[in-house]
Amino acid sequence: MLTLFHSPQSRSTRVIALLKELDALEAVTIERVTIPRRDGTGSRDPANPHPDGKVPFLIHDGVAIWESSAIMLYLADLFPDAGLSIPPGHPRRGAYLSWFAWYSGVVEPVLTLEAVGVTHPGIMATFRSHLEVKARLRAALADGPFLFGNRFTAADLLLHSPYAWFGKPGEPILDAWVERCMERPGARFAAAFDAAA
Ligand SMILES: N[C@@H](CCC(=O)N[C@@H](CS)C(=O)NCC(=O)O)C(=O)O
Repeated sequence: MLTLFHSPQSRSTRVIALLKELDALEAVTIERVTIPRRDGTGSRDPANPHPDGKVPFLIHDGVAIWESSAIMLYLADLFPDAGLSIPPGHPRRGAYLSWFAWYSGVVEPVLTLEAVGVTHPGIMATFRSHLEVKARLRAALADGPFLFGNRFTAADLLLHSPYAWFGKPGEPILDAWVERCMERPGARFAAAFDAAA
């Protein structure tokens, strides 16, 4: 049994988008929970078993899976028919995994720290900046409309998501990619799903 703990218009919205793309919505129970919001509304939900009260949080047959990157990798592998995962054994599997690890280990810290105005030489030395993030994405998108050429994968769904929330990167190639991802059936469905909530 699969249960996703979700809060509308949050990082778990991209998991709803993924489930739609995977045609897996019916295989997952979606539990809507509250979270504290930046505007002071909302609060931690006792019904959310995430140890920090966060979303997304996935439970599969009693096993907890946390962090968007792990959850999205896991689900895309679990429902391979949609072709959104690059599977083990594929020559590009390593590159595919790298995007997810890089998102969690670099992109989220860099964009979050810059958004709240925190700069420090140590941060720059460790993570670099949004300029390097954009350069990496730009280089990947030189070969096609998505990170893996013509193939839309769960990596596009995860990596474009901060720009869908906080605004496009402001470069034609990147902006067009974000737009392309936002126009996908998954993103459209997730936006409507959350709006209905
Ligand atoms: N790195 C985590 C971040 C999760 C996260 O911070 N989610 C926010 C929603 S956008 C949350 O649950 N906030 C509630 C809280 O911090 O208590 C992931 O991507 O899964």
